[in-house]
Amino acid sequence: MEEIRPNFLNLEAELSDPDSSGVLVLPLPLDITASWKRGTAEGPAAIIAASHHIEFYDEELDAVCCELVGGIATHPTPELPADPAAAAAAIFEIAARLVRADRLLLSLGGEHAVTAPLVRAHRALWPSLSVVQIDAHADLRDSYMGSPHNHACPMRRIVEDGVFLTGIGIRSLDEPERRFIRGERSRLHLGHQVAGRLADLADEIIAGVPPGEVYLTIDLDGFDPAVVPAVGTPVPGGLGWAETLIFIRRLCESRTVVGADVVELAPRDGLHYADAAAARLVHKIIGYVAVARRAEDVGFRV
Ligand SMILES: [Mn+2]
Repeated sequence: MEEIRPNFLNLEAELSDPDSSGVLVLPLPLDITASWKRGTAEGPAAIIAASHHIEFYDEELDAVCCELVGGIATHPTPELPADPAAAAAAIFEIAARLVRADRLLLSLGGEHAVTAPLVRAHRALWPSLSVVQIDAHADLRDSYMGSPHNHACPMRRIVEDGVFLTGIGIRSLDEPERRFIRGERSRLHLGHQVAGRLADLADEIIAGVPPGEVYLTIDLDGFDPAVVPAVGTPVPGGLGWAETLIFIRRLCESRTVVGADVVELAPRDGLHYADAAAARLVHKIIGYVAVARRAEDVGFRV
């Protein structure tokens, strides 16, 4: 496989070998259905660039995460078709080749439409996985702007496939979305219910997540815009940084997180703080999964 330099964290070849690394970062610069500000095509590259300024040592975990997981490889950035349906099919095909039980596939958006095909690819290996979504928007529309593959729709596709969805921080949805989800087993924890209280509510929310494997999707607009100020569709009243990390760590300790994505960064000149937050979030997810899996003694190939 062709080597990408610089990769996530700008790791040397030994710690970024796609054949032996316990984590594979997949850049998916999809940006075709944005409803407001575009720019998520630049998201993956901005996250990777910002990752070069992160310390390998994680002070919270007292660990060097890239060593814990046996390396973090970065997949070459694929060319994605401009048609939403073709793009979804292409992402499914790419991910289906890359999903493996002994490594974590961590995808970088790109718009949130990437998540439906990613979840489908993971379900081939873990048919009963559930999805935990951190997001400002429910993304439960049946179709939007003429396409069922719009970034307003991925969670609808996932729930229709029979997947249990736990949405957190949701504070923008329409009445049909609300009606739809009320008729399903899935749970939405709305922004006004959890923002500022997520650390205290973490165990209660996780108790409602089905036992077993979890795919974690993080739309960066789930955070308060003060935390990640460069997203396509910002909504005030979002989640704080510390409480969200506490939640993700507990989730990784209580369930087996087998796949994840971080999406919807739309980098802006002068707001590189947002890129830094997104890169650090990716690094934190890797660290939490690594520590939790090592504790359970399942998982990475190291
Ligand atoms: Mn979203």
